[in-house]
Amino acid sequence: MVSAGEVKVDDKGDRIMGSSNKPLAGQKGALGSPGAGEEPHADLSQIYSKDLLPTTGGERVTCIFFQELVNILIGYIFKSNERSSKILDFHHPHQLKDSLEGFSLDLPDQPEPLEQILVDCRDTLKYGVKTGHPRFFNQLSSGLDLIGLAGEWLTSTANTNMFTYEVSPVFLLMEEILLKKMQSIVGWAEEEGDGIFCPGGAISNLYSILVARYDFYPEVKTKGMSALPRLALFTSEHSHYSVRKSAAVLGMGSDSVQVVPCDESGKMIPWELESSIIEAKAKGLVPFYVNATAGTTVYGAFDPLAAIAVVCHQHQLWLHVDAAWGGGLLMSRRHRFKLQGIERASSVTWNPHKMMGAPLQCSAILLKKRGLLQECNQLCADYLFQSDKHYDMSYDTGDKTIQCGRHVDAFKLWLMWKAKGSEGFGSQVNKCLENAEYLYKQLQRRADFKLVLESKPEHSNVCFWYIPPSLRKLPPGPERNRRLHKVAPQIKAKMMEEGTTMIGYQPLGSNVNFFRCVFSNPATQQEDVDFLLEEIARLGYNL
Ligand code: ABU
Repeated sequence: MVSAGEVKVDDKGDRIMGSSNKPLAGQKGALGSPGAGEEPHADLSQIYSKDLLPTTGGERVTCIFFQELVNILIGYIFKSNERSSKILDFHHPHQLKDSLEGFSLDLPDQPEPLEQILVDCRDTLKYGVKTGHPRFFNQLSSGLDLIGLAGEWLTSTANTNMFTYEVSPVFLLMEEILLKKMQSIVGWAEEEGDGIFCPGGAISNLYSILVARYDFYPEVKTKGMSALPRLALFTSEHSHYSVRKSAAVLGMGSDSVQVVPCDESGKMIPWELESSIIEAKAKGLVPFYVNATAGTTVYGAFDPLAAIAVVCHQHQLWLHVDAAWGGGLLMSRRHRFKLQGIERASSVTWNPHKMMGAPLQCSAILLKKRGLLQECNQLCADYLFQSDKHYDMSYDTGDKTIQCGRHVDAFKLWLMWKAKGSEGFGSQVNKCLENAEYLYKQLQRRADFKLVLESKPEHSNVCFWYIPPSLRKLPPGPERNRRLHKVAPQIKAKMMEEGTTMIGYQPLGSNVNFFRCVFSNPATQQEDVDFLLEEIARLGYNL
């Protein structure tokens, strides 16, 4: 517990405005007190959540509390954009659980004052990871779009549920507009297209399999898998693990997923797909679904969608395109050709929370055939989806989903689209791919790094090894690989301890641990790319 007056968040750089105690301009009248010229009392050490609205007269405390909170958030945003500030202040789980520097995660029986609640908010951000920092390269989703953030805040303020038009009239119409826009960008005709925003790309992929299976075997909805033959799904060895997970969740079993080989750059080989389909049929399996990836997670590879669509057409299979990561490139005139053929897909996963920078989470499953999603999932619960409502009930889209309650993920994207226009998203994507090309060129000319793929990146993924001096003279072979495998994790551990930058690593196939740098934050500049390489070289030099 902190004492009165300790919530001076500016002493840690988290305040950026003048007095914490001033109400927002123009609000004195509304608050009723204090009187003209007086400043409100802002000692929150004896004030509790029960003093906020809806308590009668709670306007003033509510205003002060939120001003303080906004100051903390703005301070955090400023810091996230300062290159010299740390990305993280790393602590092990046991340290954080051990009431580090007075930051207690334990839940009290008695209420704590608002002063403490604000300190908790500040500390939560302090010990977290600044994913909006220009030197955060760890994840496919990064950056902090401020319009998106405003949208997320408004969404939580509205605190409504996306299942019916009666409780989400505006948000549901915005979702419809967004889905139509995205479908037209994919290249589907005006009379085609359906979809829903759902919780992440893995769930979007799950929807694609669920709906594809229903399209072929509608009886599955009532009779289950026992009414169906042994099905087979196809996806590449570099695709996302959610395809196998979905097959397991949907009762087909992960073994029903046939893994199709890729070329050296991580693209599915269409003739290998065809061979796998023929082989599966020969074993008595019934192929029905192919997942092609537009932007694989590690290499950023684009499967040859047009050629895969031909194979799917010949064998009458559902083609899904997992463009969770690569879908953003559709916004760029310069790069959208990489997804040529996507218009032939029966379904598409597209995550605006990745390349388009929408705050987490924001993922869409798009379906070409209208009505299928509703037929597949609809159960008509009478207490929500009454059939005798006085408005157009096609906007009660909740019964299209496998959830009941659904978060509003559409508004922040709608607001961002208003603020940037389609062109703005295109420029953002172009900039991220320019950064990737810059990194690629730097790596090509440096002797202390080695690219995993020699070819120019198609997406913003750039994969590479750092080779410390101790390994540079070792001949290629198992001993060098054994030692090289340990380099990236050791550098990453030091990097997290120092908190200066963050990048991911993984092994893949026969390649031992290597770094994967991804760009999705438009705040990142070439100087940050230079910094990353110098930092890796500094941390890894003596390994
Ligand atoms: N498929 C979720 C994204 C994982 C990543 O950021 O690498």
